[in-house]
Amino acid sequence: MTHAEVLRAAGLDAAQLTGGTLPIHSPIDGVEVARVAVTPAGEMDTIVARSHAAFLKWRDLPAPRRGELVRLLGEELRAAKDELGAVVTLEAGKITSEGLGEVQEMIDICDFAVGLSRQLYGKTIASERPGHRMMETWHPMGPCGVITAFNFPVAVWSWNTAIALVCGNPVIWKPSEKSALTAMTCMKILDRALARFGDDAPDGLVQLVIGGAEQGAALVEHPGVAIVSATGSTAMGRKVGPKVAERFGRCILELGGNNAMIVAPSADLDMAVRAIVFSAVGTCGQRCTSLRRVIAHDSIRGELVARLKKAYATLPIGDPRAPGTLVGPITDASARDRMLAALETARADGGTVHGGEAVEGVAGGAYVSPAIVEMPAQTEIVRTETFAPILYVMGYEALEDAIAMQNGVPQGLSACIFTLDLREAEYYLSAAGADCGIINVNIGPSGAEIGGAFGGEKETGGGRESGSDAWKGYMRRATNTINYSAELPLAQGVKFDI
Ligand code: UN1
Repeated sequence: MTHAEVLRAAGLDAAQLTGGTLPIHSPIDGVEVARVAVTPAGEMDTIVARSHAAFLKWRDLPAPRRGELVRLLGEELRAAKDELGAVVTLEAGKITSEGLGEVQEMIDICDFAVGLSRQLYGKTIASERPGHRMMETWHPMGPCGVITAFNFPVAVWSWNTAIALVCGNPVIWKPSEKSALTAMTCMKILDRALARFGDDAPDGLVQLVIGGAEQGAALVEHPGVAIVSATGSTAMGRKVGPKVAERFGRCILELGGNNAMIVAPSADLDMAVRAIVFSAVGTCGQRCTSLRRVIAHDSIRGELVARLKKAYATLPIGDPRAPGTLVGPITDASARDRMLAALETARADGGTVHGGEAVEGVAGGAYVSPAIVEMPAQTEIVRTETFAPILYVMGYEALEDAIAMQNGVPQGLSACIFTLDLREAEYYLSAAGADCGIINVNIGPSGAEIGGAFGGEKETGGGRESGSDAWKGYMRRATNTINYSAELPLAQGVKFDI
């Protein structure tokens, strides 16, 4: 299909695709596919006021009824899976299977959120006072600003939106300026769910803000935005975090990763190689969970590198729409140049680089061969997240040293170990082990399921999205004490008789 056909199938019409000032290019061939209208930052007051009005109505609906909207969204996503997946491929350059996988992740989180809408449980707590009962209730917070990145243009929105909606919060979505088209397609799909849901859904329940840093800042700084959930670079989070903190807003940050795999002497190397290749070169190394560092035991390092070099040599790189392609384009020429510059620095640090060159793909797009870099030490460039398919390989002798190396970076998103040794695996998962938010054994660091809480520590920002009890980040907890006695005893035995 041509780009125009993909956009037409997604229901985007000429009026939406032309006449604006924000050019959208496909990373596949660099072609400008649309010029979309930017939301004036000055409109943020109106947008937030609309969102607040929607909040007052939405919070009054029973949570299971709110879940019904998310159930319908899940149904509409199932029906539109191919069309939306194709727009993800067009706009983010993902191979077809990964574009569809991203939509599946949306469907999964909708299913999860529907169940959650009947499970927003609070605790009942034993009171120290006779005739008293304590409990916790969870309440909606208010408008939830969602800032998403270009690399997961739709799944991360759905993690936040499905959960925010069942929790009773309206959403204001500011996607990456590179992924306005996927966002507009999602809004069309949501509109179909809203039409089926009926009048219970207030106007402005989910609003889209198109633009860049200016629109992002207007959203983040607005005192009416109760929650800001932002996904992107650590540099972005460093700006967003303090701005939200300054006004005592709630912030959920999902920022950079620098994810490592330790490969122990007992590892199943066949499995390790497959896991490494998927997580290091999948999505052209542009996941926040992408594998960036392998820390391999010296006894197997040579063999592992040899096998990886062999696997890398056969990787089909090129048009992400073509069947068989595993590595599509990197997002643009400047991302490619940052990758090549990082490799230069690695060489200067004593690294031996295999691959890592600009290659022919589709004319007009930026294509690279994924790189394996054997490093003598974990130098500054290894400690830096370069959003590209670069895999640094280092060696270790003692597991403690490998864990120290794994933890010796500023980021703390995802980590994993390949080992068949139970003691090593459990130690790695223990308090003395990896310091990340996601820690795996015998699987790679990327491709997490939605059922778990997603996010990480240190410069990754500390936020949690998606499954488990991440919903608590979207709600206000109230501690309630109810006195059903005829006395008024004070806690801690305090006497205050009047
Ligand atoms: C991201 O890159 O921001 O775990 C999200 C994964 C995906 C989500 C990645 N489920 O790799």
